[in-house]
Amino acid sequence: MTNTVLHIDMDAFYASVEKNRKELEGAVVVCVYSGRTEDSGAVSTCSYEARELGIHAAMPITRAKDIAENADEDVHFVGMDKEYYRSVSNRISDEIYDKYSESIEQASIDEAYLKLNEDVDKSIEIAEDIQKQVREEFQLTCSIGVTPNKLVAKIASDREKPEGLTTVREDEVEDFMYGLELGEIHGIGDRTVERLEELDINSVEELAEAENALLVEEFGEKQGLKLKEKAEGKDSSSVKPQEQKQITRITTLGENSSIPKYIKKYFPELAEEIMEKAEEKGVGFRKVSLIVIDDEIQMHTRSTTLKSHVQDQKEIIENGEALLEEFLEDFSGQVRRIGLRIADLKEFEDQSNLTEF
Ligand code: TTP
Ligand code: CA
Repeated sequence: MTNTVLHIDMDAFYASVEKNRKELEGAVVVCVYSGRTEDSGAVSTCSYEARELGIHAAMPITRAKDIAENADEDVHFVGMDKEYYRSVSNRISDEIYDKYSESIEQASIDEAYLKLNEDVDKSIEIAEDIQKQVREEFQLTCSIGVTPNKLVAKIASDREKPEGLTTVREDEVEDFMYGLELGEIHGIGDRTVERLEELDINSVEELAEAENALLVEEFGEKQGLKLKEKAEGKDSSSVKPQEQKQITRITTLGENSSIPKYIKKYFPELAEEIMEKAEEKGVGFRKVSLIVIDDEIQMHTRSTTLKSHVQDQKEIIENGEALLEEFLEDFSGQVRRIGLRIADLKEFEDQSNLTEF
């Protein structure tokens, strides 16, 4: 197998992001307040500490507060800020996933599929690398499934949490699937489980070995055969990458600094990596941005828009340098991480081809 699919699922995502943002210790509960009364609304998600107390997603806030009142530890309640979580999610994808895969499908705010053109062992290394970077650069954890397809990857990433890594090799798919409850397979809900049980199909193995005719009669041709394929761990659906809006590369300085000459030394390599990706994708750019993450982990961005689209490494470096100098003029902190980004991407054609018309 020289092709694998990773499914990456962030652990207690909203709660973990809030924990970092507000520097909270212990249990965190993220709430969607309906606004009717002060505490009306429901829990969106909560940290693992809060889950241990019995709090869970979709629980009424009042109920969660009752539990918190009787707990020995502090429980922090915060309002949901989806826009912020989305920005963190986009950054993780841009700054980390993008380095490893040309095909990234953001399946939800905290889940992504990555297609890798690698064998399983190399894919495991990449998955470990991703976990390490997510931890070090975002102080977040994620769980990953490394498998031959999306269906199995999604289930695998959920097997071990937090920060689990579950690998299912091609020849292990059957055993893996047979070890599941029917309802654990994505797309087989309670109602389907009931209908299967009525047919005396009580396990994944029994579903995989069921007569086609029986399933087709009950569920129709399309769904019936699909159910069987799911039980076999088969899935031919492809990872569908979203249109890429920007390409970003960020690196950590050897030491914190505010000296332009020192920081600029990192630009050629960042620009080269960005260009490689841009060429691979066949895109030019019209916007160059500088990204600074300071010693307090605050992010600052400065951008320049060019007159027209180009595909030129020098433009990235020179604009980056100008933006850096401008930025440092009124910045009194220290730079910890530095990044460059190109955006406003457009399919790029070599101008010489156009003169033929
Ligand atoms: P999940 O991945 O289901 O949950 P999670 O990331 O909080 O925890 P886990 O470690 O188990 O993966 O959902 C992702 C985000 O979606 C979650 O952080 C908050 C949001 N969400 C809701 O708003 N309401 C819900 O009922 C659920 C389940 C999730
Ligand atoms: Ca999650």
